[in-house]
Amino acid sequence: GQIVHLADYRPTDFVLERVDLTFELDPTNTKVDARLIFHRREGVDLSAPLVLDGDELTLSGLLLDQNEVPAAQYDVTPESLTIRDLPAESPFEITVTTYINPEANSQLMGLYRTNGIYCTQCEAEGFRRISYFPDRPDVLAPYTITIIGDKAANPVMLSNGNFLGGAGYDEGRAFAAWFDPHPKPSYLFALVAGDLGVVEDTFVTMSEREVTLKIYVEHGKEARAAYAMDALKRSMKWDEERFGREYDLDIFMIVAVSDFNMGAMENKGLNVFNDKYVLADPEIATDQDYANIEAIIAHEYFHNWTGNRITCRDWFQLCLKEGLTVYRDHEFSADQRSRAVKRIAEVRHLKSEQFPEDAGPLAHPVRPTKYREINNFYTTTVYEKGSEVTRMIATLLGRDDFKAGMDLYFERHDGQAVTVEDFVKSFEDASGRDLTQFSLWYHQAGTPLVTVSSDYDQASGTFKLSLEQMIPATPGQTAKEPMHIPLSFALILDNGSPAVPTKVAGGEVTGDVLHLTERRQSFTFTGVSSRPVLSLNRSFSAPINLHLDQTPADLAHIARHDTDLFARWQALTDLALPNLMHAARDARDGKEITCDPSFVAALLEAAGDETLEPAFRAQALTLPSEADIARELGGNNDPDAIHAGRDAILSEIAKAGTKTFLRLFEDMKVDGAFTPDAASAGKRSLRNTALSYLTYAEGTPARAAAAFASADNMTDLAQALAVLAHRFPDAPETTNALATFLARFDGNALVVDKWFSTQATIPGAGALARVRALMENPRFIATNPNRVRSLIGTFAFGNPTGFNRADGEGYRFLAEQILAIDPRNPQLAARILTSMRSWRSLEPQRADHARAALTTIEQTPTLSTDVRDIVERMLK
Ligand code: HT7
Ligand code: ZN
Repeated sequence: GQIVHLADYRPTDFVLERVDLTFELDPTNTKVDARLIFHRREGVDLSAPLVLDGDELTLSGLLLDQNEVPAAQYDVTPESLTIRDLPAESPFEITVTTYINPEANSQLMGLYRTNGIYCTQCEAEGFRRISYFPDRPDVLAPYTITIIGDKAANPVMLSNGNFLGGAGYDEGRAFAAWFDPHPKPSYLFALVAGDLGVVEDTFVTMSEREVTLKIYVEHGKEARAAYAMDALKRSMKWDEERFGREYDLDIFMIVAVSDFNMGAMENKGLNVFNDKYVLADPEIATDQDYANIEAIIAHEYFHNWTGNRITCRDWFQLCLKEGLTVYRDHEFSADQRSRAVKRIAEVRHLKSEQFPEDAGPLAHPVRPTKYREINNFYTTTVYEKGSEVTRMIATLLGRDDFKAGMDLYFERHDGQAVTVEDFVKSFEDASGRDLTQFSLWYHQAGTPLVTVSSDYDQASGTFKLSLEQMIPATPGQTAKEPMHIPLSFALILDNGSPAVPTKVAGGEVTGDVLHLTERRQSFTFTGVSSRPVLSLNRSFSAPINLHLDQTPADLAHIARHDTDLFARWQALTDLALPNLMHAARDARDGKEITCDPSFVAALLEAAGDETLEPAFRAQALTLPSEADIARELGGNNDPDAIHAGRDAILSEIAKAGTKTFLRLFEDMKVDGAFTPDAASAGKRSLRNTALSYLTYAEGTPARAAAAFASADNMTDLAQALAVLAHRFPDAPETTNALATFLARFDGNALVVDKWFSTQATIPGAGALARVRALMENPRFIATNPNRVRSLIGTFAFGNPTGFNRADGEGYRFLAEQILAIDPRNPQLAARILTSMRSWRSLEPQRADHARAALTTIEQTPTLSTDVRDIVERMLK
């Protein structure tokens, strides 16, 4: 694993004009013929060789313009093929033949087999495991694909683009041919073949073209693809209406497979999905599953324009497609559901995943400048912070200029492989705004900390805001420049209405957005008749940490009056955090845990406020997680104390609010047949939150056991099971429920995953033994990424007390598992290992154990580049 630097980028010497691939499928010995037409780029030296990438390949044939290439004219290793003495000007044809073994491909990169289906995953550098090729995103060409395979075993043979035709090929074999006219990089290539069921529909585009839609699933699961199909059609419509983007082939296909390293893949015209993000019906899918399916179907579909039609020049530009596409899928879900509730969920996710990454040893800029293993840069920083950066551009420019910038981007760069600079330039040119300082968001890692103080002067009617920004040091970046931070704000008066200042001095304010651009900056508002309460960073307009010393009374005022629902939720969270931090410290010191009654009152007021939608009230009642509290505490963390403190606060709220929760538990019952719409989901969410509090208040498993017995959908069933397992792990009610659940869903992998993950998250020191026992269960399949993530991943990421045992056994277990997974599937191993990214914030005893476990991994000589890269950065 060499380090790759952005500064070393240069275009290829040869231009790829066309690609023609023929696959003769065989489970263990698939023949791949790649016919590639190139020409030398203008001005390139005659001595320049053509260098193609490979990965674990063996060359078995090489032709130049149909003639065998003499051995002296090329060099080959499993990782590269170098051909010399190529024509000066005219195009030439290289034919490369390789044989690959899909059955033996346990990395799930390149061509592999899953449940008897042939399937590919080429992003980022998987194509080079299929054939020698210029495997980089700035090499774009139209592809013709011929697939030949056993007729009986492969009634379905799919690739990108439009279907050209297919028929019998010879005795026992059939062929299918596909042509994708849209020039694309190799990472968007896909092939799927096997015996699959299909659901079919059509979509009529804005210019009245009829597009065939097909979703392929295992036979017998067709009905479970209905929701995904509906989400796909809504996505296609939305992209036309919101971004003016129309689909561009005759057919759009999705294939669901059960072995997949990530969520899904946006291959041109042929998306491949982890079946977890396709299959749903009320019996097996929770409301969260439905929301995830909707979001990921949309995300991959939206890539057709942001990623495929306009792609990345190099992998440093990953956020160009991922950050932008996440922003687009967030906006889609916000339009389909409740915008405020969606925003709350996004910010919770950002803070619990991206903020720790940005504050730890794996921190990197949204647009990095070097990497050792690109697979390790599909991070929450590139995706979610990348989306936030796009959102800030929209905030800075306003709706019209943002739209003009997007239109210009599509118009200027369609068919190209471009950079973040090209993207930003489109917005600058469309709006006339200089985004030079703003661009630091792409280049400076670390979450900015903004510290704010305010002063109101009654006599002059002025309100003064003083702000200071600090961007923490991150690996490889010590000195940082001040950034352009757009802060949405309101000044809320006593009666709840907003103050409308007559004048503002000290910096730029556009609409309700204050532009913080200096390291230290003061804004003075004139014409403010009484002391206002400041609501800042409304809607989370900037991904920052905010230190704003506000009294509980002011926070309660915001929680009651802000017209921005997100800000109301944020205020409740800000009320909760000091209580939770205090509780953690008291628990550690063995003191009695107390809780500010005004905080509990504000929370219960929101819970009972019928003018607020149930989904919002459920969010309000869901306290910051243990990881959130750990982050706020900042260091020397004891996960057991944090858990105990939070538990005590939950009990306090439960006791004080029993009446409210009883009422909610009754009122929020959803009658009639299950529908996954946001309103019904919100009611279920609030009812199940009430169930959880009532269980704290009542101290017995009876209510949850009854809820489990009467549940008629997976949301309620899984919630009741989680309450039982997490609160009463040893109760007979829990043992029964776990057994009933398994008996009912045994054989349904996605539900069995839930059975594993529910148990993996049972808190306490007993968790590790439970996880080890579950690994002995015959249903634990070590080669299936979803199953490994549901048990080992969920334990490491989602069980703070169980994983962070004071004796370090959790870390030693993880090291052992990483070393076992790595030889099979390095990507999966590396990703699960990032669960230890915040190890330095632990109290010294745990941190020592964590370091020792990481060192054990580091000292293993046979590590993959993926794991080596992560472990070395974590220990640096
Ligand atoms: N663009 C896709 C990324 C992806 C991927 C990357 C590395 C290895 C396997 C992978 N599978 C999918 C997914 C997306 O962001 O849409
Ligand atoms: Zn994506």
